[in-house]
Amino acid sequence: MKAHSDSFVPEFSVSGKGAIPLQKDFQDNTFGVGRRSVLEAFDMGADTKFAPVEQKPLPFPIDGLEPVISKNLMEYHYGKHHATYVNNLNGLYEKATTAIDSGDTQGFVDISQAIKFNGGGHLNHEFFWESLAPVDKEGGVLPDTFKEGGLLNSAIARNFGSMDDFIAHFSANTGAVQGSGWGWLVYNKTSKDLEFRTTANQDRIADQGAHLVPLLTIDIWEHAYYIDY
Ligand code: MN3
Repeated sequence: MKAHSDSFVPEFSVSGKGAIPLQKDFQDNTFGVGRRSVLEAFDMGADTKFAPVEQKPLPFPIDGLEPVISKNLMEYHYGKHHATYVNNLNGLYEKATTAIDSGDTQGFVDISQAIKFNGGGHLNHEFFWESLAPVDKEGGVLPDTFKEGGLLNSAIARNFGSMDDFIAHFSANTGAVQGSGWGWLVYNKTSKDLEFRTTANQDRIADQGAHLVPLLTIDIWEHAYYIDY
């Protein structure tokens, strides 16, 4: 089963030469897979099988982030940590299927926290890999939309003061997260503003409201940097 790709059309659209599209409503689309699967399972009754979750290939070579992030670290982070969330999630799908097929409500509810944790871990990492770019693909260089005159640049100036203020705010407040978690730049569909947010553990930004669209994230789990830094 694949994530459906209904595009989210932001209230402000990014177009024109050199502009990048805003992220689609990634979390809603992706989470729709799990949500729909459960409903389908109820509809179809016993013997329903979930399609296993598959870990997508990285959008760049495993050594593509060197020298900032080493191949060695990526082999652990993508190859071990992210893969473990995916494997755990597939194990939980099996348990969920068994519980649903046998009408075991308690068994189904018992695994919900583990589904939230491993499912969030998988979805957050998929989004995180898309937030990164190799040095030879302009990693570390501001895309045009973040530059003076660009749409995101104006939005950031409005909500954070300036690009420098935003970078300082993002760095300081992401670094200040205690324990494990994530720092996010989000678009608030209700206020039409950009916001900085953090989530703890493997919580998703969608946990804070469906009106929040993630644009950029930084993984601040120790496993994201402990080998290199
Ligand atoms: Mn991680």
